Amino acid sequence: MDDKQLYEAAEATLRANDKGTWTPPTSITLYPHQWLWDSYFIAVGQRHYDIERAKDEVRSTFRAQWNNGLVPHVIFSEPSEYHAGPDMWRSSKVSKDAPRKIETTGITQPPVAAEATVRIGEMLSREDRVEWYSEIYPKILAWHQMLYRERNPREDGLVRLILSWESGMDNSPPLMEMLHKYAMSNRVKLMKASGFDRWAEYRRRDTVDVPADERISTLDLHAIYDLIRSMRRKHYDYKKIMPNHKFQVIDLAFNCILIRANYHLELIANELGKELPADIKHAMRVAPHSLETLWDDETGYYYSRDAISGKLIKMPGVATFLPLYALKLPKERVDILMQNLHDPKKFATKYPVPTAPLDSSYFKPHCYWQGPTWININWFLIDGLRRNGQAKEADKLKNSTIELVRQAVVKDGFHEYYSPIDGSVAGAPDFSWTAALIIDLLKER
Ligand code: 2M8
Repeated sequence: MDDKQLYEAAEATLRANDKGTWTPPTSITLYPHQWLWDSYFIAVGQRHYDIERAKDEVRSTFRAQWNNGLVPHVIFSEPSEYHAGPDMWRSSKVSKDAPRKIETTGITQPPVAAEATVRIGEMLSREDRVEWYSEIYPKILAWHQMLYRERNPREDGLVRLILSWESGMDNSPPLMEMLHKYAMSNRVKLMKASGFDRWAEYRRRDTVDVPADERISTLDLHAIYDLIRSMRRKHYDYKKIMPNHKFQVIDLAFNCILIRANYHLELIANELGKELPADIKHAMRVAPHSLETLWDDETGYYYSRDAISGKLIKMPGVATFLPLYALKLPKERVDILMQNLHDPKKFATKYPVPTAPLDSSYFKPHCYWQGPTWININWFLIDGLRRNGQAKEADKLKNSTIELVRQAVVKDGFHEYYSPIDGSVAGAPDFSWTAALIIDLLKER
């Protein structure tokens, strides 16, 4: 399959999944609603063949923005068997901030909106761009301000996540370490002791679509359900949640994406002739220094921080490279990251970049965020490598990413994730962001 055919197949996948103004992550029932960061990646692809449609995709994420600025991680649509659906969250009933007529989750996901908005803006005339930015700017601003107001008690520019799902890298090793350390409720412990989890396994809806060993474990999933219920009981009011919440992480990936998003927000504000408010300016000033506190010289990795104990979670993952996306790093730091990227015992696989290094106790080539290669992460890294003077490495990664998807596409279409070792597919088929970002990478050629 040549580039043109690959592009056409990707566009056809996105168009087939399209619901008019928003796009679900996949064609199958595994994810039947609108997911937040998925939509931003999707818009980045759509802009190449239908710019108005791409704008709608971004707009549609804000149709359910909460009064406090939160942009929810899922907007529920028609009734479905999705395992953590509106009955679990009950947003419109329990939260004073949630919209009344549309059901959503009560958490967010990585803020990729500013990136998608600017990528669309790049393709518009100056006049249209100003109109586009004027429409979206206040919504993104309210979201970022909410993150700093409610999730950054130390005012150091790094925000806390309150559920692993907020990171988007749901079962990545550091998040699972946190879950196991603090959030295994008595109910979950009892499930384990009595063997009831094996029965609960049969009732799982997601593992009908995708093999259980490619997904999160049943006990971990139930620990997440219990965290959701506890937040629901507190009406998703962060002041009530934060003092005793059993999951609080300074997530490396999320914060790198937020740091980058603020630069995009600044660019949008400049184009509109506006000044960023003081809280965002403060966060932009302090966050790069705070990010440095997530670096561990001894092991040569950036890590997430356990915000309950204050300690780094020394469980390496692909997020170690995301500071390249966030910032321009000092050369010595880039060199250490490149050594890790090139190390055949860690990240240098045939189809990089694995989400966990090969020498991690968690590594499994087909298990979700514990090893597989994901196209959205590579897409961030390609951009980050360029920003940090690694143009050749960026091209190399872009080419291997396109080849990874191409070698599987004829038989298997665009998949959710891939084995970094042999390129075999895993997770859901017809995966929207894989198709969208391949379009974007091909257009870059
Ligand atoms: C996965 O997450 C959802 C929960 O949000 C799930 O497993 O049910 C993650 O890969 C997440 O990053 C993604 O946005 C979502 C939909 O593609 O699926």
